[in-house]
Amino acid sequence: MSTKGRYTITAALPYTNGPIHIGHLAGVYVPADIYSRYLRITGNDVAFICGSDEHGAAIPMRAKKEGVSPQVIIDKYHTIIKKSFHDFGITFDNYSRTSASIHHETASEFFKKMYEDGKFIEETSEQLYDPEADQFLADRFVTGTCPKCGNEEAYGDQCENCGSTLSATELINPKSTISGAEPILKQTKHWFLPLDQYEDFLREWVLVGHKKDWKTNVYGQIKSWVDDGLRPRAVTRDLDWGIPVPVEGAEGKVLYVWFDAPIGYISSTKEWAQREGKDWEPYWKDKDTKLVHFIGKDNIVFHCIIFPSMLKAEGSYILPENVPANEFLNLEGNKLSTSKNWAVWLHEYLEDFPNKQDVLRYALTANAPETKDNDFTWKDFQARNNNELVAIFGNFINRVVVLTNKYYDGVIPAPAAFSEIDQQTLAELKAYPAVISSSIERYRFREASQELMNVARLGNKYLADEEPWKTIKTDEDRTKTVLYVALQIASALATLSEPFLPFTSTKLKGILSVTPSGVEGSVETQWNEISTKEILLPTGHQIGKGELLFSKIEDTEIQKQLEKLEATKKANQAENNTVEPQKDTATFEDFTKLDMRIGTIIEAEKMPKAKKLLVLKVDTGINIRTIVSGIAEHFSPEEVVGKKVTVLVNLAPRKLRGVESEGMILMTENPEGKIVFLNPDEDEVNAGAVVS
Ligand code: B3M
Ligand code: ZN
Repeated sequence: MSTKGRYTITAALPYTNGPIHIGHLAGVYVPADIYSRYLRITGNDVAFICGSDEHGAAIPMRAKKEGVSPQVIIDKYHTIIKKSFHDFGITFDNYSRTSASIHHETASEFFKKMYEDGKFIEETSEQLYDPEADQFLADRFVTGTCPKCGNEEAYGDQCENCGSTLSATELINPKSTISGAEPILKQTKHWFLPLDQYEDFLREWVLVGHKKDWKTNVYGQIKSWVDDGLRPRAVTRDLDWGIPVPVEGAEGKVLYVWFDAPIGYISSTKEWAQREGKDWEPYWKDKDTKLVHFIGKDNIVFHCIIFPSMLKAEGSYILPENVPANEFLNLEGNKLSTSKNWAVWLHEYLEDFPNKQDVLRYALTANAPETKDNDFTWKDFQARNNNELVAIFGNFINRVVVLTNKYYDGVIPAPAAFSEIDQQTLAELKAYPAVISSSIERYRFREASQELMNVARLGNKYLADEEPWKTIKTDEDRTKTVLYVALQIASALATLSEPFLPFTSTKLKGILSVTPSGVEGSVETQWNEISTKEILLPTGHQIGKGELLFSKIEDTEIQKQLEKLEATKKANQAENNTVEPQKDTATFEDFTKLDMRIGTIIEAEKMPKAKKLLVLKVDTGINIRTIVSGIAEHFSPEEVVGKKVTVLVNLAPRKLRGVESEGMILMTENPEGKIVFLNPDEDEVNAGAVVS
């Protein structure tokens, strides 16, 4: 088969600080696998690349929490992750790990080339330092309020709420996640990538060059960062876990995880090429190679601004053709969370639902968060299986196979003349490969999966309308023709389903005795033959006895999963009820500095493009002022108007997403994590009343 094109497909390297969950699968790995499988079976040369991301703060933090070394953590989760991807049918050509020596060498060489070409700014500056832990604080070692969106759990390098990349010193009220201490500032030297120098390149390459073919959610994030102004970004860290900075005067410093991790795609390609006796360079340096990064939306800035700027600076690499980032998947209405164990873990799913990989692949694809966050529910999972996979796809195949065996001992009968409905049905079938290809090639996998299901619907409806179980009594020729046509649809389904439902496709090819193409006498249908060949499964071909492709999922199985989540929720509530340790002693003088008043919220509106923020007008008795508050996920604007609240009125004003916020509304949380205001339990207390 002539190779149509060469593709390097990368999937985000999962951190080895925990297992894979359905959010990772829906956001990144299932779409990437569908795309890679499709490209392979349509004649392209594909390198589907991934590996474990084993550096960064998340690893030593998990190690400390579990009382083991970081190496124990990465070995444990690298093994779990790699096996669960394999068992789930994610067909990486290579799954490496960034602790591998080939990666340390590749990342070090990459840094050194940029260093020697003078692409970095060396600068000594004040960085956050934890005096108790005696450690500099960056990335996940420090949290605080995001200056862009007010998210109070932003990290030192990134806010997962609005996606902004941050420098730790930008955080408001930073706090060390190691000791809880308030950081101090301390001088230290780092090497910075001057992203501001790449603004023109980024504008030209992506904001002009990819305006039409990149997803709007991706394009919009890139545009807002570039328009907000890019700043130099430190690409080294004062940490002992990571790749040592390979230049003089960098003792005790390592490469920033987001500098080394994307280079992990290159080292994993090298590792694969070495093993396969191939040359890796065409996959990363040949201008005709298409490089596509599959990621979640929280990784857009790293894959669309920082890594492309690094590739541009290094000078010998191609740039991504597309970065079709997905939004987030929630679980039963709540955000997926590794730390809160609020997830459906892949390795546990595979234990609870053995041989049902395709059911989860299909449910996650049919509901993928491709353009907006979406919600996974166990009820929808059950419905997708029972109402579509079992009732349409499986039912159609089962009837065709059972009837062909019952009437003709499994030998494909010779058709008589096709009726108009036969011709129309076969014509409709021929159109589907192009329809599904078009959706896949535009990264619309939800849409593509529904078009696949439409092929099964076409077969199901054809059988139901033509009723061979009735015509067998009166019209032998008609029965043979109907089953012949239905078997052509079955053969097409075996091929078209492979990217989405690989386990089902293999099973179906076995049932139809479709030997792999290239084998003598093979009748395997190639993707593009479905619309060109007249006969997909020839008369006289012997099919197998058949087996059920799917089985119903009972309510009891779903109930078991929902109870598991309920138990997690209760455990989290119990954990949340642990009382925060008391802060350092405050003097009476400290207290007298605080001016707290009762206020009344008189207006409220959502902050545009900020999920968590409401902009409030509050009558404090002193004046009416604007206060931005992170309560939008707990209250609608209408709900809070008229509420009496306690306001810290003399807090220094600060800008949040460009809005000046003058004060802070005091609140707490109930055990379910819902926000509760502090207000007087008598209505007569007026706005302006002093709280003492
Ligand atoms: N390890 C995944 C994450 O941010 C991150 C991806 C790296 S891809 C080079 O969850
Ligand atoms: Zn933010």
